[in-house]
Amino acid sequence: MRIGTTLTQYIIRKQQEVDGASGEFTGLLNDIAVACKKIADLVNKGALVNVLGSAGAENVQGEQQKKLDVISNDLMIEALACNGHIAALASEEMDGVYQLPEGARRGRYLVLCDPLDGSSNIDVNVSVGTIFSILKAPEDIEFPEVADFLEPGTEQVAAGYCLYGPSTLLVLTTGEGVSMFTLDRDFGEFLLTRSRVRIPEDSQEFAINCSNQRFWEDPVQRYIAECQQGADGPLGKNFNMRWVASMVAEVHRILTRGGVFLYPGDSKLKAAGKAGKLRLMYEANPMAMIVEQAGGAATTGRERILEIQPEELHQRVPVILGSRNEVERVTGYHLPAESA
Ligand code: AHM
Ligand code: MG
Repeated sequence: MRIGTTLTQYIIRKQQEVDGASGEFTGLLNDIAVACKKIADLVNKGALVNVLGSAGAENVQGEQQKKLDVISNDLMIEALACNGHIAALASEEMDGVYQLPEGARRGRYLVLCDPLDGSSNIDVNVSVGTIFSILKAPEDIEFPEVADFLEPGTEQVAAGYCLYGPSTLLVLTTGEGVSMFTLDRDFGEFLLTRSRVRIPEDSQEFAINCSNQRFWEDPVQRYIAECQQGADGPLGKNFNMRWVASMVAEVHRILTRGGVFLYPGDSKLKAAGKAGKLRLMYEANPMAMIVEQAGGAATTGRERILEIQPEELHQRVPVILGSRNEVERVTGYHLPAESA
């Protein structure tokens, strides 16, 4: 019987390949893993520990917060704030930058997170997840501000998510491929269960919220209509459809068996002053890094997500990601000549 490779061992080994590594990055990922284990425990216990339902408040973006949104955010803060691995933290649930407590040792990294993505699914016992993005903090700045976080996704040092599903899985990229770790609850450790994850380049599965169909732009209308025409249409193959309403679960399915996920901009979002529904810095960017590292593609339809220069912490963007050939097809439909 073998123990296998723990997440900690995996990160330490990766760090040994980096000259001058101090162990801080290993410590940071451990902190995130600790928070994820605690969130996993609460998600698992649910009504037994009275964590389901609404918090009775709205977050900065005007969305109803669930109790577990607030608790997960608090747990991320608790796990990260005082260990000397980060310089500051930003989250979907907080308006501005979370500054470390007075006297806390400062680290070299900035973390952005969605502590509990897909939280509309909590009360119906469907998968939810935590998404995180790690950036290098600017040197010589004691109290990083919003402007210090506004780096394009190409600058991410690492990105990952934890999926609270039938199993709890932590999926991680440090820019050298994607690895998956499964939480062994008896043992209390994330163990490496898959490495060098590759997304199939072709796919016959799409994910989109069709209730928004009447608001979509022409390129998205065209692509989804062609998927629905299946073998009788121009794509010449039948498609299946899924919509979990938890981006973490959708991305995980795509990493496992391919597919394309779309949360496009639309006229309804535009009328509300939003370019998309999903947030660039802690949803689209980390997922785009993971998907690209697994050989897939991630775009708004008009530009590569990882190259967007952020202007705001809670900026929203259209998201189209997954199997490379399908994403490129949709991107092609956005080109002026194609969509005319
Ligand atoms: P959240 O961060 O408030 O949970 O919202 C993000 C989620 C994504 O996980 C998911 O893809 C999308 O919202 C679902 O939106 P909709 O309810 O419009 O289908
Ligand atoms: Mg979210």
